[in-house]
This record gives sequence, C-alpha cells and structure tokens, in this order.
Amino acid sequence: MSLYQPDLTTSRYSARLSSASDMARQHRENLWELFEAPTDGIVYIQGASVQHRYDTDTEISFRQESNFWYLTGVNEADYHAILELKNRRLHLFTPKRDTLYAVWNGRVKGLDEIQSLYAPDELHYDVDLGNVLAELSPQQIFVLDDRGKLSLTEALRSLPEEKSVKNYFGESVTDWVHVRTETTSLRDALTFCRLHKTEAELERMRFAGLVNSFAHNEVLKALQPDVYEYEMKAVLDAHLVRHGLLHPAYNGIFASGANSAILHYVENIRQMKDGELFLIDSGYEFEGYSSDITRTWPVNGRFSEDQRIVYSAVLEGQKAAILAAKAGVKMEDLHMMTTRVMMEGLLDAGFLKGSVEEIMEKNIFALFFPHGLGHFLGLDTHDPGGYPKGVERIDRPGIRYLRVRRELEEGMVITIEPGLYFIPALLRPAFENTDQKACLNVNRLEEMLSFGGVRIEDNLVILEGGNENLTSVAKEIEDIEALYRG
Ligand SMILES: [Mn+2]
Repeated sequence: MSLYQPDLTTSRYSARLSSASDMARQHRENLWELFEAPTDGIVYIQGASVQHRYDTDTEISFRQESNFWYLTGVNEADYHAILELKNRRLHLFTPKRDTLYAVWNGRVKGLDEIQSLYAPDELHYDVDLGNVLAELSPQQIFVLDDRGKLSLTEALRSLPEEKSVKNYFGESVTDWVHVRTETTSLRDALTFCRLHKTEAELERMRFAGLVNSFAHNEVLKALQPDVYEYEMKAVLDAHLVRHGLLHPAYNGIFASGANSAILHYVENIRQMKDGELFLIDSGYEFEGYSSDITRTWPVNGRFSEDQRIVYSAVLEGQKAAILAAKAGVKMEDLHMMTTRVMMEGLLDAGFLKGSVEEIMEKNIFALFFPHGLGHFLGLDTHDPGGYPKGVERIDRPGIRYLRVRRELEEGMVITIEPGLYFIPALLRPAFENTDQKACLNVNRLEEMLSFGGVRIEDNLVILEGGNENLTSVAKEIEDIEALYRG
C-alpha cells in the first residue's frame, strides 16, 4: 500500500489547475449543446446569498450553489447569470456594493477586476437585471426552481412603467402570459452534464481524494482507547484545514462502539473504549468537489476475532465491487453481487444458517446491510442523476435506498460503500419472525447487539475497462495494524 503524503499546499496545487472560469466555460458549452435548435430562450440562474442563523445576524459560512459554481466559476454571494441559448453568451450580474460593505466585508472589486476574473461576455450590475431581461425579451426562460422565478418577477417589477416589458410578460409581470418559464429542462440538462466529469473536475476530485486520504491516515495514527469521538474529528479537521480544504462536504460521522451501527450518527461525543470499533465517515471539499471516505478500525489497533470476521466480510465485498466497477455495469447488479459476498462471509462465520440462496431470497441481507452500495459524487456529496427518467426505486428491503440505479459510464464518479451492521431495531423483530429466524443464529447474534457496524467507502472514477480509485486510506487488516502502531 502506498500512503500519499501530499507535499503541496492547496494554493500551490490550484496554481497548476485550469482556472475555475475556464472550467465553467467548458461546462457552459456542454450545457448549450443540449439545447438544440434554440429559440431566443435563455437560462436564468441565481447564485447563493449569505445565510444567517435563525433570527440573528450570525452568518453561516458561505458556500456557492453547486449549479451556479458549475456554470460560472464565481464563488461570491449575490450574483446572477443569464445564458443566451442562441448566441451562447454569458451575462453576469454582480451586486452593487456600498461603502458599508467595504467597511465590514472588505474591498469591493471593480468591474475590470470582475471582468478579468470571470470573463463573462457581458458584465452588469444586479440592479440592471430587469432591463437586460426586457432587452433580450426571451420567449422562453429556463430556471432551476421557484426561487429563480421569484427572483425574475422581482427584477421585472422594479422596471419603470414606461418600459415595454408588458408586451413580453403580460399585463402583470407575475402572470408570465407570453413567456414560458420552465423548471424541468434546465435541471435535467444540468444533471446530465454533471453526471460525466470533465478533466478539470477530475483534477479537483483527485486532489480532494489525495488530501482527504492523507488526513484519514493521520486519524488512524492518532487513534487510541479512552479518547472522545470528537477528538478524532479534531485530528481530521486539523489536517484538512491546514492543507487548505476549508469546507466539510457533509456532517462527518465519528462513531465508536454501538454508535457505528447508527447510519447517520453525527453527535460525535462519546468516549471510545478499548476493544471497540471506530467508524469514521467524513470528507472535505476542494474547490467545491467532495471527497466521501469511510473507514472502520479497532480502537486499540488490533482486530478481535469477531471484528476480523465482520470486517473481512465487508472488505471482500467492497473489493469485489471495485474489481467489477466499470463502464457498462449496472449499479444495482453491483449492489446485489456485493451483498452476496458479504452474506457468504456471515454464513461461513456461523452468524447465519441455511444457504446463500435462501438468505438472499428471504431478504435477510437487508437486516445487516440496510443502505445502498453507493452514490454519485461531485459538487454535491450525493450528486444528482442516480435515477434516469422512468427508472423507479426497486421495492425490496435493503436495495430500496440505493441512490444510483443505472448503467455506469466513463467519467462518472461513484462511491462504493458496503457495510454490515448489528442493529437491534432490525434484528430483534427478526428474531421473532418465524420465516427469517430460520436463517439466523439467534444466540450468536444476540451477543453482537452492541457490536456496532463496519463500513468501508472508496471513491471511484469509472473508466472504459475498470476504474480509478481516488481513495488511498489503510483498509487491509495488516496495513491498519501497522499504521496504528506507526
Ligand atoms: Mn457516501
């Protein structure tokens, strides 16, 4: 196993990448390609604003809306954008900041600086949104959601009476009589674009994988009995932040003992005990692109017999899935294949009885593996596009929660994260179920009710004949035990 030791700071690494505005330009081209034979329609999209804690002036750390970042490369609050479909032009709208803004929030960028940073075809102040709309007088406006519609309505309301906007937008600007606003097409088109990562996106996801992997390995080195879960979070966060990754991609899970069987445990406040497992599921973004890594390690650095059995079953399943993941394979098939490998592990170890066929048929697997094998990853931790139009969830325990049901294609990025858990809320009722308990070694399983669970998660780029693994964190038992001591 090779452990990455990134010797690059984020700012030095960023300097080697194509700029975010070049990346966004490519994304706009990809989006324009999807709107064939365009009329004089436009795309309107609104950037994120700074949000506040309920009823206070305490700001929440700013994170650009994913689609806006994707299309513009602007990581500032209160911007808007219009994409002309026919002429393929980007209009960027920057907020007009006043002196007070400069006092509290820093220097206000001049238009020249904004122009050279983001290279729009036209740069306007946000107060001119209504004017530009009236001038373009589009017959069709593609927006993401009702928030977009509302923002357009407000912009048009602000226009003076003498503007001929009524000709285009009906008697009342809220009627949208003559202009079609539509929310489905743009969302579908963006989802389609974001499914296949561009080289510029992959570069960013590789770096996210590199730094996050490094930080996870540092957590393993710091792991020891009696520390609190949040101390492990502090170790991970410190290594990521000091390398310049400032934004968590999601609320991290730092779970010890029985907490490791709580799928979304995020309190992270318990003291870890000698002999328990520790499950870490956490990742930070790099330039908006997520990493999502899970590992499960023994708190004292040595796997007990039961821990080794359960861990090996998950690891075998995960490795089988990674070996099979390539273009043309269906995610739901990977899910079932992995499930089967893990059930064989539990059967061999005597936790289960009967045949694998019977265990699969009776949905016994769903008691131990109640979530999906993986999801798309990108600007969002659960990136969109898992279910193509017309494809429904599979109505069966366990696989019901699978977030991706489609054939994998080159350039998609997925997580592979099988797990086995001993969840009292699922197992106790099964012990009473005549049909299911025939497959369960109830005495053996009753001893496991406070064991917790194991999950192992890597991030893969799908290639034609295989995949590229972005994750490099200790997962073989001998590597874990060696790195722990190191
Ligand atoms: Mn995940």
